[in-house]
Amino acid sequence: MGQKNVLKTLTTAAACVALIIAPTLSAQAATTSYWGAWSDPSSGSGTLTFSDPASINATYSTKDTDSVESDAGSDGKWLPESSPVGADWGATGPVDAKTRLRLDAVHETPGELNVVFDEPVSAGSLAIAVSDVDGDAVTISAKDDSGNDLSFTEINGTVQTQVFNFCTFSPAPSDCSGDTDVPVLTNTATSVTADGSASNTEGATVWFVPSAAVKSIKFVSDIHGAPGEVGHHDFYIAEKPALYPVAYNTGGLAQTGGEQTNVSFMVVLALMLVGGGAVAIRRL
Ligand SMILES: [Ca+2]
Ligand SMILES: [Ca+2]
Repeated sequence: MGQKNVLKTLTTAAACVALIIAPTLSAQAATTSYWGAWSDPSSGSGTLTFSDPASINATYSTKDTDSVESDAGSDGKWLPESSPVGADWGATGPVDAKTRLRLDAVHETPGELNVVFDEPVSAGSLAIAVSDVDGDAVTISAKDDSGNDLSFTEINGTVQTQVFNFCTFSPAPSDCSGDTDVPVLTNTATSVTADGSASNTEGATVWFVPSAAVKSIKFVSDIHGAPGEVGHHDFYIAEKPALYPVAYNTGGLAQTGGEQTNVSFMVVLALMLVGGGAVAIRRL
């Protein structure tokens, strides 16, 4: 077979494989919940896991908190589908899954939440949201796989409408009662702070889709007000596993070399079979 024919056969084979794989991917996109579920904290620590096996799970730990709890996405407050984050990443509720981690801290001592992913989550594949940023401030910083800080522009990433109040969208979560306040953003070279200047409201939210790979995230909750005052933040994290073959290089299957090899082998086998079929047809 000439070089041109080989190329043509391979192109045909690749197109056929793409046709076989594409419906699977789009069906998955339509049914997958991107939002991770927080385990109930044990001594302030736990896991963040995702239903899509191609996603990268994480562990979380907290420090200097008044209390920490994981809450169902149906428990009074959630990010609605009509909000800026919901439009791209889906709603966090109302669902039974514990898509929200609530952290309470006291005025004197900023509380801390650290999330460490099993592997770096690739640029554009991670959404991070913090809500109830009203009488308090939350500062976010992140590190890559080498332990280097992301810049504030990498943390901010690609989001257009970065602050909003989820109570302004319809249908609003059940805890909402018409609040509209939103936090104000400031930054250092390697962190972004969302600062609320309201009293105790609902729905003030900031969110990020970092434009660099993220291995770990640190949140610091700083409560305004008088000594002894307790404030809280709600945290939500979503992942969209990158499309194949990137998902197989960076996703959950990377830990199981056998499966990775099998998938690669099956794709090659499929190419050969389809290619062989194409050659057979040519000979008729
Ligand atoms: Ca708050
Ligand atoms: Ca509040």
